[in-house]
Amino acid sequence: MTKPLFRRCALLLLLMQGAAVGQATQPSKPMNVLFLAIDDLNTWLLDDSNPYAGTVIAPNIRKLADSGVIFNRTYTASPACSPSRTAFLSGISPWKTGVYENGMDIEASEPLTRATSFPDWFKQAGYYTASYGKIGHGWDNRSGWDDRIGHSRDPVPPNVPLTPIGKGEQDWGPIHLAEEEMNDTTYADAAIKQLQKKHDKPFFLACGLFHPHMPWYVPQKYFDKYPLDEIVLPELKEDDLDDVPPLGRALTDGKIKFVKEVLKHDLHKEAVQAYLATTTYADTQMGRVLDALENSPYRDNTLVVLISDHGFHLAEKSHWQKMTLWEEATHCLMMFRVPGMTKAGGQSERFVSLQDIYPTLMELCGIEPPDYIDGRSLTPLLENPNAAWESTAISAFSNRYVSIRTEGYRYIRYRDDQEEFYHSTQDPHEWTNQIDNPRYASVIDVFRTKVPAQSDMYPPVPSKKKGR
Ligand SMILES: [Ca+2]
Repeated sequence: MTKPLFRRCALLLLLMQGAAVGQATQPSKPMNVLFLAIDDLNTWLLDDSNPYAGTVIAPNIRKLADSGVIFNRTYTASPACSPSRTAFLSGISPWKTGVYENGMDIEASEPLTRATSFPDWFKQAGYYTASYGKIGHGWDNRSGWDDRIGHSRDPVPPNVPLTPIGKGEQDWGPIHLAEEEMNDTTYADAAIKQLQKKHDKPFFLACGLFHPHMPWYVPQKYFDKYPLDEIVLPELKEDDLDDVPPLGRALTDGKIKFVKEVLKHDLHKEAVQAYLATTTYADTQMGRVLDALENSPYRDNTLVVLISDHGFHLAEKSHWQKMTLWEEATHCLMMFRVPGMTKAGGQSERFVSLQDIYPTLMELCGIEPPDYIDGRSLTPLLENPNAAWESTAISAFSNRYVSIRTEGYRYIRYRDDQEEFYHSTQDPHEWTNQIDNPRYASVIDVFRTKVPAQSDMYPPVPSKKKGR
C-alpha cells in the first residue's frame, strides 16, 4: 500500500478517535481486537435444524455467542484452510487471486503481491499486533507481527495408528501429552499473557487453534464426555452421488475410500465422538482466553470475533473433511461481540461471508479499508441482526468451480455443462440435484448470471506440490 493512503488512514483514525469523545455510541478509547480462529470446526453447535443442536459441548463458544451476535448463516470463500484464510485476511476473493486450494504457490498470485492484510492495517495504524497459532496458512501479512508464535502440530502418540484404519492424519484417540503440553494450549497461554499485560497502545491479538483439524488426538477426558451410545450419526443417503456431475464426484475421490472404511469397520460413531471430543478441547482453550479477557481491564474496550475457516464432512455425501462446495464444507461459524454496539443474545439469519470480516473490522476500528477488497461491513447487522440485507454467499474451489448460496437455494457450477442445484429449504442435506428440473429453470438462469463467469475468474496459480 502506498504511503499517502496510509497517512490518510492514520489521520482518519486520529480524527475518528477525537470525534468519538463524548459520543455514547463510540468508545472514547480506540477499540482493541481479539481475533479467534478455529480450524475445521463445522456448524453442529449452532441452534439449527441439525441433530447435534444442543449436544456439542462448547459452553465457552456458546457463552461468547450469547454475549454478542452470532451469524447462523456464514459461508467461507473457499472450503480449505489456505484459500479461505488467504481470502479473508487479504480481503480478496479466490476468483480474483487464483488461490483456490491448499499447497498453491501464493507468491505467484500477482493481485496478492499488492494486497495489504487487515492485521497489516492494524499495525500501520499504531496497534500492537500479536499472533499465536494458526491464523494464516501460507499468507498473512507483509509487515510482520510485534509478537508471533507460528503453528506446529503436536507430536503424534507412539504406536500410531490408534484406530484400525488410521492413515496419515486420519486417525484419532487419546493423546500421550498432558493438556498443558499441547500446542493449542500454549497458544492460548500466550494470548492470556498478552491480556494480562499492561498495553500502552491498542492491540490486535490473534489466537488460532488447530483442533478440531485431524488427527483427533486429545486427552481421554474429552472422549469420556461423549458416551458412544449417545452419539447421533449424520444422516447419509447411499446413492447420494448418483446425480452429482463427474467433476463434483471427483472432489470426493480422495476420501470416499476412507468413508467406506469407516462404515465397514463400524467406526462412524467413534469418529464422530473423536471430532466432538476435539471440538470440546478447542472450546476449553478458547474459554481460557475469553475468561482472561473478562478478568482484564480490556473487557469493555475490546471487540471479539470468533470464526471457523470452513466446515467439515463426517461421511455426509460420501465425503470426509472439507474441499467440496456443498453445505457441510462451506457453512462455517462467525460471531462478534462489539462493546457499545452489539446486544447480548443477537442472532442473525442473514447470509454472510468470512470476506465480511475485513471491512467490518476496518469500520469498527475507524481505519479506511482499501478500495479493492470484497465483502461488506456487517455493522448494520451487528446493530440490528434482522436488518435488511442481500442474503448471498459465494464460495470457490479447485479449477474455478464456484457455488452460490441464498436463503432458498444452492447453485454450483463446475463447468458450464456440469452444475448442481438444490432447494435448500426443502432439501437441507442437498440430496437431490434439481439442475434438470424444469420447475426451477428460470430460477437457475438467474443463478447462472449471479456467479462470476469462468472466463472472468483468475486462473489457478501453480501448485507447489502434486495433487491436492
Ligand atoms: Ca444426490
